[in-house]
Parts: sequence; structure tokens; C-alpha cells
Amino acid sequence: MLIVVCVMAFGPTTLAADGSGQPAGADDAKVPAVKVSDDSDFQKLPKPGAKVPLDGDHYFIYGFDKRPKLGAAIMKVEVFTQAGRPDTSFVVKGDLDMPSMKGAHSTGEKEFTLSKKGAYLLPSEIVMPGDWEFKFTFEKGGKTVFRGAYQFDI
Ligand SMILES: [Cu+2]
Repeated sequence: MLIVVCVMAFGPTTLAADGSGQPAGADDAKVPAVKVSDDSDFQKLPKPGAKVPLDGDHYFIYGFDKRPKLGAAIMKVEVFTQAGRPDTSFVVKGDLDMPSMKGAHSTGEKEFTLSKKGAYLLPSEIVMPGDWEFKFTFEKGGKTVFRGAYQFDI
């Protein structure tokens, strides 16, 4: 039943991807900074647990609380200064979706909440097997400073 819903939701999303307004031949050039899908804004992240450069002064470490599988999982992000001190001055947002069924399962971009220990947490739900993508957006002072995507299969 769930799969039927997914397939139906796939149709309209495909149509919406048309009309990027980009000139013909743009594919030959370097990928423009902003595409209609907005995906080019998100750099592919190294594996969970790795130190990821955030800006000149910070890095972060991310990962689910357990190996992702069907069901609930909590995404955790910790931000540190280059000196290794925890930093909670960022706003972190996340969006979990299936790239092959864009929008079918997305809850939209949600803000992580800060735990007492200073970790950014966002409960997530993986509702079917397949390809998944967790997109992170880091903001400071109302401005986006970093966007990254973690792709995984279950
Ligand atoms: Cu799906």
C-alpha cells in the first residue's frame, strides 16, 4: 500500500522539475550555482562520524544514533570550534527524503533542537527501503553558511 502512494506522488514532482529557464547548452558548462532543484547548493558529505569543515572556524560531526534502517532514527549533529570546543551558536536544519521519489516522504526542512549536552537532534522516520538523502543546512545570524547532503541506502 505504501509503495502505491509513493509511485503516485512521483508523477507531479517530475513535472515540476521542468522549466528551469536555463539556456540550452548550459549542461556543457560548469554546473550553475543555483539549479531548479536547488541540489547543487548541497555538497556531498563524507561518511557519518567524520569531521566536516563548516566555515573557517568550525567543523561538525553528524550521524544517526544507530545504523539507519526502517523506522525511527535520530539525526545528531555536533558543532565544534577548530580548537575542539562545542559550539551551539548555529541553527541547524534538516530535510530527509528519497532522491528517486522527490517529495514523496519529505517532511520539509525542520530545525534541529539543542539537547542539554549541546548536541543538535532531529528525530527522523525512514519509511521504506531504498535510496535516502539527509540534507543539512547550517545558519548563523540568519544567513546560510553551509549546506551538505548525506546519501545512504537501506
Ligand atoms: Cu518511497
